[in-house]
Amino acid sequence: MRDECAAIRDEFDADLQSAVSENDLYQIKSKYLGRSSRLTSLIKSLKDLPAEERALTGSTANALKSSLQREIETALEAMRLTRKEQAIAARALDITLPGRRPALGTLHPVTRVTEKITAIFTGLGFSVVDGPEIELDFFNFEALNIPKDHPARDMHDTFYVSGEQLLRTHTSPVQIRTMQRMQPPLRILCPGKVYRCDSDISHTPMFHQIEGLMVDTHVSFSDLKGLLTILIHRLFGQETAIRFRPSYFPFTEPSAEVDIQCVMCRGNGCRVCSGTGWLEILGCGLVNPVVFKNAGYDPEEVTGLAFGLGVERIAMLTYGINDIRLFYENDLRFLSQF
Ligand code: 2NL
Repeated sequence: MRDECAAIRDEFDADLQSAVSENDLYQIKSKYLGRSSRLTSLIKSLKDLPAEERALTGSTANALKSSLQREIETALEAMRLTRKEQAIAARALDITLPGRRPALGTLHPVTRVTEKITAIFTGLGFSVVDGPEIELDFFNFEALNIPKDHPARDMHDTFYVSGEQLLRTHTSPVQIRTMQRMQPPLRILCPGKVYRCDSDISHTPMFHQIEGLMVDTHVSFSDLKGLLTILIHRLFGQETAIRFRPSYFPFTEPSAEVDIQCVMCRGNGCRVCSGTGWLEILGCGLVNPVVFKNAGYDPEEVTGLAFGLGVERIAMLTYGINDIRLFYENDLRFLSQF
């Protein structure tokens, strides 16, 4: 019987040696400790042995049984630990991997140009002012000396919300409102969205405008020329030639349009300037006394200069963009270039 115990022990050791999985260990457990195992039968048959032999063989067999149980549990525990470690290792964070760079946004070209122009004028003592995009006929047309029969008032040129309410067609109403609530002297810049019932290759129903207004006791056309020359030279470079061409607006008198030497061909004539060498970039003038009266200022006391420009147009010339619709398509291949 003691030889039988030694034989079980040897075989068990060999089996345990070759176990590679938890499943192997469960099979070994069943083979050596299960109900039909050799050791279990041996323990059962102890009662048939003579008393003196039974005691000795019994303690050997029981010691073997608890030893096998302990060894299997220890082996199982080791196997479970290994499995856990492997799982942890598989999920481990590799801190040497390069990080994922977040896609950074850029400023829209219309925003960039607006900020550039705003910075130039705030540096010259102007304040930025804004106002409603849904306006009253009075502020958008009447106060600005735009007559009732003017084509700009037509349904085909202006978006009407109701009889008296409309989407502003320029930012001039912001300046009328500012004159109503503030006393001169005044130096203000009014950037913002404006709306016109127009849509084709070079017009969108919404676009951006910046208007400027300066009112004081002796504002002259020279002040206007000086300010706009500074603006143009900072935007397009000191060497850019400028010309003031007589024009007409109901809200200014005299009025002028400002041309710059073509930024594409430097004045030689190209498709962008239609062969003239010049590009029209803004409109301006001295504030019409009628407008001062409508806004509550005394035209005998003050004079003023005003100008207006389209931001998209300046952005197109600055960055060489040939289609205004690119600004509103939100195509990242376009936007990420700025
Ligand atoms: C253009 C022309 C201009 C003004 C806007 C203005 C505003 C007031 C009084 C007088 Cl409150 N004038 N604004 C003056 C001249 C021209 O814009 O072609 N804009 C794109």
